Amino acid sequence: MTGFTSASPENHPWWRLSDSATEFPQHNSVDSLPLLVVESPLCRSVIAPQGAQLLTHTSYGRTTSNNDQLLWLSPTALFVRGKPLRGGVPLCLPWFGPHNEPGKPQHGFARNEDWQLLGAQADSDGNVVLSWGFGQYASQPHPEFPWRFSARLTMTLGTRIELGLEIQNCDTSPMPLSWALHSYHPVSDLAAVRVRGLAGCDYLDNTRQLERRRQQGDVQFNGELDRIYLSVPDEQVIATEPALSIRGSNCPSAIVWNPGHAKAAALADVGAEHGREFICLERGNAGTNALSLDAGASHRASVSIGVTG
Ligand code: TA6
Repeated sequence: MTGFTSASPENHPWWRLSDSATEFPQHNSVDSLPLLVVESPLCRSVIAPQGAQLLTHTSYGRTTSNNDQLLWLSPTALFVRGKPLRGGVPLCLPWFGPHNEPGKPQHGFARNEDWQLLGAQADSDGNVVLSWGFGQYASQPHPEFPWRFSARLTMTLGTRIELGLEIQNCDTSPMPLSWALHSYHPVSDLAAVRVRGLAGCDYLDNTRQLERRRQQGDVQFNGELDRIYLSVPDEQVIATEPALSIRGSNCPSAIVWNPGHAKAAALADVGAEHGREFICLERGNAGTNALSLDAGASHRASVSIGVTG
């Protein structure tokens, strides 16, 4: 099956193969993409091999309340082979945002192509650990990016989501690299949401031609907001119900995005009625935190997402 290794993952009581037509029939999509569904005592997650994209994650971790959705998948997301999927955790790689050469895809190409499932196992804490590889350009570069590189994404799925990313420059000259784990999170009331952990940080404002500004206090949402925060502390909290903590290691940028009413309405896979249901709080290396990766060198980073407390 496309996106999995020669064999599909070995059968296990906690994971199984499925497809988007079965799991998301209401989305009425063009293609039915293969999916992996994890159902363990700690969580339920759905992952697309296209982009190694975690789409949904329900945590059963809190005893005090119902199940917690850590991610937002747009109710109008479209499953189309080779096209970005709106929601969950798309991976922007090997560049974040628009490329300075016209015609190249926004946020790179790794989110639009199949990754290979390299391994699936349960660890001793009851987490499901999935390892995904993006190795097809390690020996022959992609037509849009003249450096040979490979990537591996490890997902540890339990009450929290732990994502570990390793990117290797397999080429002979320094490779420009920007990336983000572009995670979408549900919010109960956009007007009341605050993002903590960014006060005092400089940001590039993408609604003002990337003008550099400094954050005062918590981030609030009063219309379109699209910012690359630079050199941020390890942890941010999305103060909503339930509050989410996002901790990053070796990913100094935090990108915060909500399209606002007009842009949400213009996005076919969001729509005016769903634009207030989410914010993105992404961690990575973007803007002036972009990297140059030496020949043969690797960059490792991780992001952990969970309910606070
Ligand atoms: O991360 C914020 C951002 O770069 C915004 O500028 C906005 O365009 C968003 O990503 C979504 O991009 P996409 O290509 O997935 O529609």
